[in-house]
Amino acid sequence: MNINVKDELLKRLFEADGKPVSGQEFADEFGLSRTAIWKYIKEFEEEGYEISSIRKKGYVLIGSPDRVNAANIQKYLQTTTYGRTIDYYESCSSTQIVAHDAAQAGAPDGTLIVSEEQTAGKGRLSRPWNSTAEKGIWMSLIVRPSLMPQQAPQMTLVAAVAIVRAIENVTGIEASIKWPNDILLNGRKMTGILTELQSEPDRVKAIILGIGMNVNQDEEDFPEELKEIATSLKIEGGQQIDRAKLIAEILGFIELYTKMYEKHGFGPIKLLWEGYSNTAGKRIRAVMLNETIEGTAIGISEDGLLELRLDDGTVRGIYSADIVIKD
Ligand code: BTX
Repeated sequence: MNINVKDELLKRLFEADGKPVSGQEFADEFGLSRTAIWKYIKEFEEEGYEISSIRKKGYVLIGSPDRVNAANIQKYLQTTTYGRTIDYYESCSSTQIVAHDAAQAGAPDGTLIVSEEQTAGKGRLSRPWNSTAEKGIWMSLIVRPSLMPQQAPQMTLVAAVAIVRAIENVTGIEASIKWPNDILLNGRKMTGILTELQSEPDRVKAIILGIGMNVNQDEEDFPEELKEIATSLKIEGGQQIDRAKLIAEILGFIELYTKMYEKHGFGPIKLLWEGYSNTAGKRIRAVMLNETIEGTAIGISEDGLLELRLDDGTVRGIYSADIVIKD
């Protein structure tokens, strides 16, 4: 109960958009004392919000900290469902793990788990994902689209297209997609996507879209082993980015494209994806769990597989692999 009132107060301060929010009226509405409200205001200030108190009028929000909390994201949000429920952490092991538990417990469609830092962020095959505090976007979105389980892997491509569009809108930077789950800038990895499924035999229960995006890191923020292969929006664009705004934009495009996918199938997403992909037409090596093959990438199929023409002329569809682009 307490935590909800505090969130509600912050929401009202944001919505007032520079006008005072009466502490007395808010206290009356929620059956609290004015001192309780004052305590919340002090807590907000400790969290980095700038609030001024105007006698007889109330509290005015002047500045908010660089945090990806619900209030900061929702002030930019234009979705109907995605991101309307947000579970925010200063630090957690992995938003993916938290999201799986939340989805099992019945979290509604579009619930977002987001954290300033992850202590055990993970990629595919449980590889570690570096998640520096307050510099990146580390989040997992729980979606419950009406799709068959076999349509779920394509959600990685849906998310990839949405992310590239959002980055372009917020920063003007044009990123490219490397099949299946990387977003690159100047050949270096800027974002990784991890799509996981909770399913019944003939129905998707939930898809957990894990997104890890390097946003405001400088080069020295990356550990030695990532310096050559990773980059951030700030390194490439030279500017600090408002992560909350970028998250809101990403959620908007994921909602739009997920609806498109549910309604019209994969065709329209495939077209968008091909426009942003750096994989098609390239000579590549595909490293899979039990084999490695080389060939020329033709494109993606209607069901999201990467199609590769091998040197003997045969065409292979690949579900999942690590791709090395050779030219
Ligand atoms: P992936 O398996 O394709 O990539 C993992 C590889 O990427 C690592 O082995 C390492 O070489 C490299 N790497 C690790 N951290 C970074 C980084 N910050 N930037 C660039 N390269 C890196 C990609 O898996 C999917 C990653 C999803 C991460 C999100 S974060 C929110 C959610 N929670 C969680 O635990 N995972 C997802």
